[in-house]
Amino acid sequence: MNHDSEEEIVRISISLPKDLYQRLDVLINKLNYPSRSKLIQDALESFIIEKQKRLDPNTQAAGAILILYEHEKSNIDERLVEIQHKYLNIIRSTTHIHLTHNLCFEVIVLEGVYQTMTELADELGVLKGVRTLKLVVSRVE
Ligand code: NI
Repeated sequence: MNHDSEEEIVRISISLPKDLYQRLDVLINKLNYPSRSKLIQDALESFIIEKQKRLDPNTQAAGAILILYEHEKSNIDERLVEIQHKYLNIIRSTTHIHLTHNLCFEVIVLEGVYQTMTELADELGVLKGVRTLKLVVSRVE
């Protein structure tokens, strides 16, 4: 008999926006999750895998960063522009759509070294106001 289930457990306390919390609960019911903790553990596991899944950093790639964000939060428009100006060497174009009064969607089209793309995505992803950010990449042979 193995003892995998005897993994050491730590308890943490986290703060969530009410809306996220409610959507989490809907998902827990929909997917029949045994507990909220189990769903959060799985979500964190996927997040960590996604963040660590690195192609060879020097891979030549074409890609895009898709960002959905709330433009009224903490000068985010300005920060987005400033950061993009640091990555001139890989940004080919940027398309901005004003979705609603408060929501914007931006697509940044990229060509260059994969590692630089992940650096840009990581830098943008932590800005306050970003709801979702995805980096999509294709290898260029
Ligand atoms: Ni906008």
